[in-house]
Amino acid sequence: YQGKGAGAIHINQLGFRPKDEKAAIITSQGFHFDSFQLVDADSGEAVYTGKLQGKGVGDGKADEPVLDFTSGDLVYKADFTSVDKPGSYYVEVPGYGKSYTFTIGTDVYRNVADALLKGLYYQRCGTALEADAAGEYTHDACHLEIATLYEDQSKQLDVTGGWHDAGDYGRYSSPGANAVAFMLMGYELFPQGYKDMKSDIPQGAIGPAVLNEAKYELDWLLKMQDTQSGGVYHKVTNKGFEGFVMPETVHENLYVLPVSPTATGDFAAVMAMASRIYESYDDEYAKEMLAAAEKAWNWLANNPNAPGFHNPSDVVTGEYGDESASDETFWAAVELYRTTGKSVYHDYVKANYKQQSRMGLGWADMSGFGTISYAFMDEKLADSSVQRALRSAITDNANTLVTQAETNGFGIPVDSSDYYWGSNMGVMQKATVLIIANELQPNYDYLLTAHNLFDYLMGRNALDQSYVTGFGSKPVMNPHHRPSIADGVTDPVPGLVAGGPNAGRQDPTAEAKLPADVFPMKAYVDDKESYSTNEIAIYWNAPAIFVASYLAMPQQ
Ligand code: G3I
Ligand code: 9MR
Ligand code: ZN
Repeated sequence: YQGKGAGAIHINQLGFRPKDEKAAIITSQGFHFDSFQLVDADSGEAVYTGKLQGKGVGDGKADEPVLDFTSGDLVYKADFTSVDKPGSYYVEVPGYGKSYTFTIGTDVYRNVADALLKGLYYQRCGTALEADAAGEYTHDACHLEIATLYEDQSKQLDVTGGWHDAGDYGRYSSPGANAVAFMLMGYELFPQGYKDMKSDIPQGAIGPAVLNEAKYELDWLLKMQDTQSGGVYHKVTNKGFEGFVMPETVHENLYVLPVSPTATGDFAAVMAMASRIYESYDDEYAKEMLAAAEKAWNWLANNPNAPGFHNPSDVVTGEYGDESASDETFWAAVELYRTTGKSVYHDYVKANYKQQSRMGLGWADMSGFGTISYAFMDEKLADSSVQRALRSAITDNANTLVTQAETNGFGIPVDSSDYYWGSNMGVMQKATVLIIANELQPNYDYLLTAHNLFDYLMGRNALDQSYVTGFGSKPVMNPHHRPSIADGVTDPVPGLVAGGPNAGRQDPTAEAKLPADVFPMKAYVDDKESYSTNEIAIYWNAPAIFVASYLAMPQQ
């Protein structure tokens, strides 16, 4: 649409399920409109005419658009929930503009959920991506070299495998554990959300596709443990970032960087969790992971004052610096207790849960995984007052998010301070918390707000941008993702979540292309050089897998 409203009618570019609340958000650009139409894209006929909603429906100012502070835009909401007939549609404000064409249908989110999981398959290191699964995105096996221990360079270690972290080819333990945790948590809470996951990913022996893919990372993580001490190495990377090249062409020395308390805590937690979840598929594997988890726990117990990881002066790859391992340790204690029932772990949880009852689900603060796991633990195993407190931490957080969403023109609980590096991770983490809170205490607003966050990711945002490669009418085309840049294929590798707007403009391209006073929701450039807004990362995909898999389930 070439008119003045081009790009102004924002929609989830995939569409909606029949029973979803359905709406477009329309940027008014100073114009005034009363109504909109929903048009059947096949016949070109308007099937519904609705009144645009502005500043709250009941406050007598329904015709004035709302100022959204994060985008600087005046916005209307165009609600067409009552239309539930499957088909192709677009939203139009006659004389102003139209939205992209989208679908109303029961399966609108199935493909994106599957593709987000497959995005991790494309990140696999140490194996060839073959055409039968990878299509045009093939490459030879990469990073097969034995790595050198940074601290004692006479020693070498086989740490092949795992997923490349992001747009670079480093492999980092905590981010890997975070991504796996989202997948396992999703599977443990909503197995039905993963059972229909169709997958052309090479299958191992382990059940559902999500567990099969997570195992690829778990197998690598097991190699990252120092078998002597039980400590877990922080990462394996070159000393610096490589150019925009395919992974199999990189033959720089790989270094295994020192053990860190955060990597060790995350490892203990995710291994204990995985041990419980994989037990019914492979008892031996479950035992191996549990033994590794307890060994890592012992390292934590023996090294209570170990400092956080810092890059040595000659290494510049991702630092993932984190001075506090208390949240990782808390999460580990919860998972170890839930899996083993041993009182030593429970004692730790009981002594520490008050300081840790937060909802952090990012690589730096993992406390939320502990909170959630304890909240859903078998009531016979749990201390009821601790469980009550941790359940409240979840629902309190969800209540806060719902309230916060009311002040945002896009209906999402996101304010200007949430637009940091990897903001889409925060967007999907909040949706995750809301979905989980709904399991504890069913609440329509929790699910609506979670859905609004997903709608934002899929294009209902001020830039009209779908942040998932290969999905939506205006998908990310130029992610800072080395294979996508170097492979000679026009379209980027599909199913990858871009970091998204970052008001900090933390790379030269973002600085050059975005004004210093850019509104946070617009602080994004679809440029391959913009690593601080347009990189992809496994731990940005993982919460999106959780959310999309939940929304892909058949509606009640
Ligand atoms: O958390 C603070 C927040 O409290 C504050 O308000 C805000 C204001 O700037 O900053 C927030 O911190 C930011 C942090 O990300 C948030 O997670 C930092 O400024 C920002 O520099 C930091 O960026 C990290 C980035 O590496 C640079 O270190 C990203 O989290 C992290 O995802 C990213 O990870 C990189 C790896 O290093 C290398 N591999 C690719 C990967 C993805 O880009
Ligand atoms: O490509 C790197 C990306 O994966 C990291 O997230 C980012 C921040 O650590 O750094 C990127 O590498 C850039 C480097 O920091 C500066 N020179 C240009 C590199 C590639 O664009
Ligand atoms: Zn590799």
